[in-house]
Amino acid sequence: MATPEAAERASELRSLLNRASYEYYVLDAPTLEDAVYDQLYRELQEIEAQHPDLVVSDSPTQRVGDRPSAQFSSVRHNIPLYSLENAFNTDELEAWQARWQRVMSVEQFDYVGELKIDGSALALTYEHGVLVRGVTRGDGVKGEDITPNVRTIRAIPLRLAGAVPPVVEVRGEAFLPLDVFEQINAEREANGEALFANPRNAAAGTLRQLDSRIVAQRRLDFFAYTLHLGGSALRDGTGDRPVSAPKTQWDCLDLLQQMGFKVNPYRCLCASLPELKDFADHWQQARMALPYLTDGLVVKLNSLALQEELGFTQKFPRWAIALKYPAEEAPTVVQQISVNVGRTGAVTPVAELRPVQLAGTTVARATLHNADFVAERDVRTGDTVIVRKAGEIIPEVVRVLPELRPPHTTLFAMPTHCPECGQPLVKPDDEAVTRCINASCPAIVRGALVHWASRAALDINGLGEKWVTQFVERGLVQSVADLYDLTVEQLQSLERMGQKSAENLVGAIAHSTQQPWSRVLYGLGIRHVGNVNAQVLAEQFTHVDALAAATVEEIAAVYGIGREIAQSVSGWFRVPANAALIERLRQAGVQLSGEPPAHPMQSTDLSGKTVVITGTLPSLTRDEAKALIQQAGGKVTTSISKKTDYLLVGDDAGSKLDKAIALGITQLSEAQLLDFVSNAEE
Ligand code: 1X8
Repeated sequence: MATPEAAERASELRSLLNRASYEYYVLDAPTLEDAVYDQLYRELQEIEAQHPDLVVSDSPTQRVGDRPSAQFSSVRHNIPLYSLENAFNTDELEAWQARWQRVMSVEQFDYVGELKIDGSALALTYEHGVLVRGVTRGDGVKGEDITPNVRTIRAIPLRLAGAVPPVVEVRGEAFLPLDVFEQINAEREANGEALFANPRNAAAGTLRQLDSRIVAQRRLDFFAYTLHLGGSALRDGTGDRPVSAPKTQWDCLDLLQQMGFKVNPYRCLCASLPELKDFADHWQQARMALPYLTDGLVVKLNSLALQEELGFTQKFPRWAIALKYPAEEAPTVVQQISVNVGRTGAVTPVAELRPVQLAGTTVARATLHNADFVAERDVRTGDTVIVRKAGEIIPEVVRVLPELRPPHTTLFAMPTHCPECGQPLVKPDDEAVTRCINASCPAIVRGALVHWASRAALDINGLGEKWVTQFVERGLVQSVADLYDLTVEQLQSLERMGQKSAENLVGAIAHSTQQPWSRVLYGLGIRHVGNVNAQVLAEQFTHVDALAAATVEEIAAVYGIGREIAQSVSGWFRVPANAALIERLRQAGVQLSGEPPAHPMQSTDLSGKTVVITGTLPSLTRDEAKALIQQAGGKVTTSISKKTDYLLVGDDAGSKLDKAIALGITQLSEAQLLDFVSNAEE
């Protein structure tokens, strides 16, 4: 038998360690150093080893996982754990509202909107505050008892805090954070094991692992979202004072939090569907920055009395519905694979698709990147493919569904000659990109002109793809210098160009000669010279002749300019056709020298904006990001307020992200920042 001292010390250690674990895993605010935790944990382990009668099920030592079970036993849910009916748009949400209102007419009600976590549902039973059972959803009526696995999830308390009822069932969603998911798949790949398709499958697969020691390593997480008291009144820790039961879903969430559960912080209490729609619209974008996947919103009637009155249909609760986000991935058919020649001559295969609705837009083309990408996935004309659109990114082909491939398809082959100019294409062995290297290729000329006229370059109003294509087709323009020789009469001969538009365009082209040298340098479209590098170079070489005469070493000596960039710049000026272009631009009166203005990139949207940085950025250091923001005219501050315009978000973003979301501040990824400040070459 254990001594009273040992029993007391064990109890003390248990509450200390459980508290530390709660602060770490639920509050995300650690208070105990790892080394201290480990030492206390070992002390408890030793006491328990000496006095096995002191081992209790809510001891933190009981989270590590047990020997494999032969199989899980099947358990019937007291209250069915149904899935939710889906709504895919606001009309369907309104139809749902109309339906429940036909069953029951009430004047006064409100809704709770919560994020729908893309994981695996669990029902947890606590008796006298201690976790006794964890069961999967299963078919909604019966699930599997996976208690040893559930115990390994640190965000699930083994003992409830505060007022506890004799029995309570807590429901919520177990999920794998995205970084853990990626880590697991990386390990599986290294071990030659099959990869999990997505975090949801990985979470479900992990929960059904017979060996809970493996589950313990997988770092599952959990958000609680409902509780059922089964009629039992709440009591405080001493068991004396009954606490009143919650009357609303909103209060349930608060109560769950008080009990020590992790509850998703993003929720709204709304009196009407339009309010809910605002919340949904916000999260459809904002969810991209969350460290876990969500696939919609869960909308519930807030009043538990109304919930009870409405009850269930055969399959679903009547008082809740899932508002699903539009699919980010969809199947469609590749009608043709065409190739596109960009302004750098890069030849990109493009899948021409049967148009499909994706994340609210119609997608008819998707990039296939390069020949290696097509070969790896073996994409062919006629194939059914899955296309994906993630955030702002161009749609891409995720994979082919080989079982739907029609007979007699042929392997895609990259053309050997440029589809635009007919000249042979070039592919260096060490590069994935195939290029056309004919400087007078119409595709390259068009691309160069569109780039020259773009906002961050010479900013020629009204000169876009449409006119550029006609100029090149008619042979009016072969290089950007030719733009400055165009006359109103020439332009008027073009289709749908009136006298006024012709005059305006000629005026805009003439006006562009006033743009500063840094923009001209960017407009030349030299590889690796995006508008940040152009800015830096124009500052150091305030005259084109100085830059043209500089050696690779001299250019590379400029802070922020690497050797590859320097070689590209130096090489460009050594091409006779480029030197001739500079001469013609000089004659046309284009600015080829001058000190750069203070805030050179007024055309980017960061001028005068305040940006806060949080988390680890994929490639930039904090200082680099700060420098870029400042070069683009923005200001970097350290704390979020209503005055903040943007939050630049990296990995492991902390409370700043929560605060930014709460204040509705626009989030920016590193990629978006780079888009803002530079259109650097591929
Ligand atoms: C499923 C989910 C619910 C919630 C969040 N994520 C889910 N996957 C929630 O209520 N916050 S409710 C639910 C269900 O009832 N099937």
